[in-house]
Amino acid sequence: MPHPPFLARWLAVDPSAPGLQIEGEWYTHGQLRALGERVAGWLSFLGVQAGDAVCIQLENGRDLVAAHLGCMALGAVRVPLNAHYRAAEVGPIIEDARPKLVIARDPSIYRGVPVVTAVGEGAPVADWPTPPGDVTCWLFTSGTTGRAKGTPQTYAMWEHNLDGIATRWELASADRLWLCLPLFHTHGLVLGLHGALLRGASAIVSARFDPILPPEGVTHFYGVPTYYRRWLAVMHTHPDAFRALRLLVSGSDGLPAELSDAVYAATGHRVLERYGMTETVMIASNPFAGERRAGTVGTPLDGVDVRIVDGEVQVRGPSVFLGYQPRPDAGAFTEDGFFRTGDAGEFDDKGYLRIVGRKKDLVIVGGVNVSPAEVEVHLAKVPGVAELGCCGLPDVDLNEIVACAVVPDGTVAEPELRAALELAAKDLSGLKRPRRWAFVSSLPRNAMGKLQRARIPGEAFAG
Ligand code: MCA
Ligand code: AMP
Repeated sequence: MPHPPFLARWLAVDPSAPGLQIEGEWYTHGQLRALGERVAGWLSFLGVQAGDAVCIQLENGRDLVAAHLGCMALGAVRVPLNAHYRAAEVGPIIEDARPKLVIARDPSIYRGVPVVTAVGEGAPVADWPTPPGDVTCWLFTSGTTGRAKGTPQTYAMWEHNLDGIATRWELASADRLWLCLPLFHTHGLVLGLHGALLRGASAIVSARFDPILPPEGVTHFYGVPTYYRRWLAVMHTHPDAFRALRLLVSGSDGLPAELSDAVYAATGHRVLERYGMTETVMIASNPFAGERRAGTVGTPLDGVDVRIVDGEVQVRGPSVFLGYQPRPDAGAFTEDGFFRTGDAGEFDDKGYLRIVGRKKDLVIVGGVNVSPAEVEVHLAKVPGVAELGCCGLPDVDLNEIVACAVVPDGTVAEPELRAALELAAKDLSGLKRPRRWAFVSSLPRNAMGKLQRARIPGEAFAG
């Protein structure tokens, strides 16, 4: 059986070419393929077959990469889970994904599914088949409804998108990425890991981002705005280490123009900003050569239709997903097939897109999407709460943090209520937890009684 084109390209990469450095050890592309085939043998021994879902809840490291490669070699569907997620967060995803196997460090947060805590190897299986429906990965993204939404990802959408990005950023096999982004989001997994593999390029994978000097030999870097802010001090003291790179890219959240200017002043690099979404992969980007406009996310990638309707960015094209699964959302697409991003945008005089706000209820904390509705549902159960509403507030480090306005029902004193709410929030991963609280007598609602989250900052947190 022929391999899917996306994989066929990687399988044809020179086996001796450097691939990934993980936990300090280098693997050639050939060694990575062999590792995937041995892990596929182990998965198969455990009963996993092509088309089965496998949840992977691991931090960046050898096991995480090996689990992905093993699923690819077998044609299983990988379901990456945020390594910081707790029981309350993985539960609904497990219910929706119905995995055959979970690979996770902490089995205690799972119920009713087989969990293994490390990745094994077995007799090599070297199929690399097209998974059923072409779905190679199923990414769950924080929906605005409070329940994570499953977005099936195909090799075809990734291939189209990664080729568009490689052209726009002039990336080649000689490039070496420093990959510090978590590999359970599109940014790190698709753009970073799969981008490097598809091009036959190399990447140094780090466990997490630390604001240290970039490793020698690295040519480019992908980050969220928080990374650049935390890096500024080192950029000032060691500008030459950054000048050695040819490209710094930012995405996942808006890069404030003053931060872009500060990096430029320190290093001479104008950070290249691009815009994307799990559902669409990358949508628009500034160019490598040509004008990079601070405060904009550049122009649409080739083959991607972007339009603004009633202020909302809408997208259509070969890298846009086909719809949420297993819970389709009828309103996600327009009748003529454009995906509604929920982001507010406008084109400037040169056709560069500017993201000016969000029409959806979403808080982006350090580049991580947080649904205020999910946090509310979780905290509303705390005794002493009549009602509550969450919103985002600006933050100098993380761009935004979650804040919560609480209407007490009068049965619990405020200090005890706050302590109980903070304790309940510990059942959610760290970035979702409210960092500011306000106790108020009512929440802003419209005439229909619907919570108006955009008004909470002004009414509960002003001053
Ligand atoms: C850390 N925590 C998290 C995450 N990271 N919770 C949920 N999701 C996360 N990704 C929790 C920890 O468990 C911890 O909780 C608390 O936050 C603080 O952890 P720490 O490591 O100290 O946090 P930090 O150093 O402040 O980390 C923040 C960070 C990091 C460096 C900004 O979150 C990060 O690397 N963000 C990048 C996210 C990203 O890749 N986004 C792309 C998605 P506790 O207190 O219990 O210990 S968007 C996307 O893919 C689209 C397509 C796009 O356009 O790119
Ligand atoms: P995710 O669902 O995690 O893929 O996050 C996608 C969301 O991140 C988008 O809908 C935007 O709201 C936001 N986003 C990504 N890149 C940018 C950017 N460059 N500027 C502003 N917002 C961005």
